[in-house]
Parts: sequence; C-alpha cells; structure tokens
Amino acid sequence: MDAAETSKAKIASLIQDVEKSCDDELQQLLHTLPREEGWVSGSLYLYQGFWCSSLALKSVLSFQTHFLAFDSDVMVATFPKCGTTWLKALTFSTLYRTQFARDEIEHPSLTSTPHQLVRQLEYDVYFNNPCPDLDNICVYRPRLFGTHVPYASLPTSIKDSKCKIVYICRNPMDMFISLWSFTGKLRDENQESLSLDEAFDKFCRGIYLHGPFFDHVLEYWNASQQNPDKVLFLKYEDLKEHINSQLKRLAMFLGVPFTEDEEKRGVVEEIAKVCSFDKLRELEVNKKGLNISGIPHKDFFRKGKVGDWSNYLTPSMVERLEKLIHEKLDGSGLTFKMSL
Ligand code: PAP
Repeated sequence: MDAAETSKAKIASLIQDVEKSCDDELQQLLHTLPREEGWVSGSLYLYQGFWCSSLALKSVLSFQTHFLAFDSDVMVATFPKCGTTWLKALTFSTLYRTQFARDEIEHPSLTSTPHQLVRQLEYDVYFNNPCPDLDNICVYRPRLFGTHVPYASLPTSIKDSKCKIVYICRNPMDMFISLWSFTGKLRDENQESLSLDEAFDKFCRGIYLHGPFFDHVLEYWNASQQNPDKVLFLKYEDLKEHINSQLKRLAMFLGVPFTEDEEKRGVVEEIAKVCSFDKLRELEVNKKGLNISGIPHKDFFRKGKVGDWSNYLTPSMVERLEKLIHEKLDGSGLTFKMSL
C-alpha cells in the first residue's frame, strides 16, 4: 500500500470504529439527529445547526463539556479550507516570536506542521481522550489552540472569558473548490469520485463538514463587530494582498504589537516569508507523513491562490452561488473579493 492508500484506509476504519464503538449516549444522540451522506465516507449529522461526522461529534462533545478557557488563551477559529494552516503558522510565529531565535535550526515551525504547532481541539486534542492534559498539549504560553466549531457552539468559558479568538474566512467559491479537491483525495478507491455537480449542490444546501459556511462566517463576523477586542475577523484575500499590514493587525490584537525596532529589522516581512505558501509547502515536515486523522500533511497545501474557482465553476454555478451570497450576506456588511 502506498501512503495515499494507507491514509484512506485509516480514515475509513476510524469512521467505522467510531460508528460501531460509540457509547450509548452518543449512539442515542446520533439517532435523534438529521443525517445525510458525507463527502468522504460515513454520514454527516446536523448537531446544533452544523453538519458533523460521528468522528468529530464525539470530540466536539468532549470539547464542549470539558474545555475550560483561560483569559490568556488564544483560539485560531476557522471554517475548514479558509486558511487554517496559514493562520496557525502566522499566529504561532507572531505570538511566540521572542521565545525562539528565527534562525535556529530547531525552530518549531521548521520541525512541526502548523497543525502540530497549534493543535485542533475537536479533531486532535479531544480525539481519543475526553479529558486531555491541556498544559502538556500546549507547552507554550499563552496557550494557543485551533477550532472549526461555530461561535454559538463554543464552550461557554471561551465566550465568557477574555480569551481571544482570531478568525479567518475566504470567498466561498475558492473555499468550495478547495474542499472539493481535498475530499476528492480522501475518498476510498471503492467509492465513485464525488462529481463537481453533486458536491456543488450539497455545498449550496450547506451539507458538508461544519457547514453551512454562511452561518459559521456570520456568527464570527457578528461577534467581531460586537466585541472587536475579543474576535479578530480576517480574510484570506486580504492576507494575500496585504500580508504585512494584516500581520501588524494580528500582532496588535494579540497584545504583542511589533516594536519600531522589530519593524526596522524586518521581523514582519520575515514572518510573512516563513509562513508563505511556497516556504511552508517546501518544508520536509509538511511534505511527509499523516496527521492524527490519517490525512497526509501535504494535502493541506494545494495551490494557495485567490480566484482558482474560475478554472472549475460553470457560469450557471457562479450564478447560483452569487445569488446565495446576496441572500445570505446582504445587509451584514460582510463582503468577499472573488479575485485580486
Ligand atoms: P483546514 O481548514 O482543513 O486545516 P486550510 O488550511 O484552511 O485547511 O485549507 C487549505 C487551503 O489553504 C488550501 O487552499 P487551496 O486548496 O485553494 O490551494 C491550501 O493550499 C491553502 N494554504 C495552505 N497554506 C497556505 C499558506 N501558507 N498561504 C496561503 N494559502 C495556504
């Protein structure tokens, strides 16, 4: 078996194991939830208004029940395929920049993937353990974690504490193509590939992991408008266009603004460079191996472009999605750039 086959087999068997071995409480809950066929294998369940696999639901429940936020914590919250990997690398490098010399050969961002540096609460930290030792899981201070859970479903201690949330989203056309390409690689050999038409229809109906996209994005958008000191709302396209000014915004929000001296020494540009798509994709650690869910690290780096959707979506798909974007976002003040 090659690496891709191993990862697909691992994902399929993990899903089967969870579906068979769920405890009674989870089984009962699954029976009460609306269910749809997932994009990879297994089913998706509508839990608290978002679609979740049984695999994810088990750890989402543990995360919701047991996670206790500190005021100093930082959460990297994202909708999948909107720039999670990039924002994890940027936040880690900005927040802890004084703890490591950039040219250190053993600098953590050279030896660990962004997802290992900033561990995902629901897919990683709570994956096999309902009560993990968080202090050991995140050894840096302040603690930094990642999540795809919608704002409304976050543990109350995250919302009620002073813990900060950095959120990134992306135009839904590129997000959809990124998700479709990604899940295409994870489907089992025995499954037919998920056609663009079929995936697009599910996408427009909000049926995909953590969907609907618009609800997720709007919840964090509204939270950022109501409480800008708590939630920083970033857009993938803005980072692509103006990385230095966006990095300064990030640092300011995190309470670690770049000093004049750092700016003179080019620290902002240096962080932008080491976290860039080309640099990260070329690191050995990001080229090899699988993550805890059996997904190859390299699959988190595809094209990293704005506007790639135009190579895939038909005019009628674009029309349907544009209508949906208007329906969902008009009046919210939130807009997206579809190309640069
Ligand atoms: P996740 O939510 O499942 O962790 P996420 O990192 O958000 O995934 O999505 C991967 C996308 O970010 C890919 O986009 P694409 O499919 O359109 O190419 C990936 O290429 C892109 N990406 C990863 N790292 C970077 C980076 N450093 N800069 C810009 N884009 C990046």
